[in-house]
Amino acid sequence: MIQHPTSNIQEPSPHRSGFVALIGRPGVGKSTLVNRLVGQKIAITAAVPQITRSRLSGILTLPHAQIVFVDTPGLHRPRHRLGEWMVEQATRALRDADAVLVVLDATDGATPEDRAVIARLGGIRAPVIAVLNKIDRIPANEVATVEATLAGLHAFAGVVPVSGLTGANLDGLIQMVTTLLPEGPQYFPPEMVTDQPEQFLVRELVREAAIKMTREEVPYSIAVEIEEFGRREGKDLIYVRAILHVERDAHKKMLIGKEGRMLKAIGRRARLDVEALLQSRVYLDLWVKTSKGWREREELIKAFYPE
Ligand SMILES: Nc1nc2c(ncn2[C@@H]2O[C@H](COP(=O)(O)OP(=O)(O)OP(=O)(O)O)[C@@H](O)[C@H]2O)c(=O)[nH]1
Ligand SMILES: [Mg+2]
Repeated sequence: MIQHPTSNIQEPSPHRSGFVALIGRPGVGKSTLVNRLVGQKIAITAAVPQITRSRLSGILTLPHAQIVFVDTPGLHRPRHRLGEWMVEQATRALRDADAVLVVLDATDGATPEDRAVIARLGGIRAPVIAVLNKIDRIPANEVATVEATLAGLHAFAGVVPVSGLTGANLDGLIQMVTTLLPEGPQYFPPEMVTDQPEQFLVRELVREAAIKMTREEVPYSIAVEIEEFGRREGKDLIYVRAILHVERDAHKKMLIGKEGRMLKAIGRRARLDVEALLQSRVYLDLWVKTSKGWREREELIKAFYPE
């Protein structure tokens, strides 16, 4: 029997896993990043800020690591109960994380709101990476300037410039995150990309379509509830009846539109996304209802966003 000298034996690298919270002010591109990192659309995104309302996970399984990215609502100064609830969601994800990504928009540099986010990292023991997003929008020398400013603001484990839109340097980010995670098992089966229930994703896709077709206050006024969700006997068809709740009658009128045209257009747009998600034909039956001031009402927030 041949004896190998111990110095030549290669230790297999340990399997690593953990929860990685993405936090940052609204609109910096957290949800876009999560979708791109896991290679599938899980989180809805929009050109207007404060769109993500609850925590949601995007799971990336690699040969030697499993990273559970946790998207969160943007940290902001809340103006209603829903806003407070959203900030609580982000704060909880931050507290439970094995590593944290603080996301910033490189085009804006480090704004006072970003600095307020960084100030919350004081008591966090998990390593924190500053992620400078949207670098596709500015020249490299400007990116370098913001990087230098950031490095002075906190003891970051690293500052990584990326683009969630083009995917630039996401490999580098994944590599850095992996080295920071503790040794641990595969928590989820490798084919799983999110632990959100299917119906949550459907609700969000309907909300995204409605957000993209409306303006001003209306996008923020919408919450989607599913009343019925079922396969029609003997047919390759899933029937979904959803209610779009809005805060005011005026919003309801806008969402329905003249002769129901707006709601029809929202339905057409959402149906394509929902069919792609469910891999089936879908009949989307949309209704609009005024739930007066629901963003201030605890019981309705809980009903629309059950935990
Ligand atoms: N040019 C460019 N745009 C980006 C990039 N990442 C995100 N965006 C855009 O920025 C806007 C906001 O993106 P989201 O991913 O919704 O931002 P968020 O941080 O999740 O926002 P909240 O959920 O509201 O906190 C969208 O219009 C995105 O398309 C990027 O890398 N480059
Ligand atoms: Mg988001």
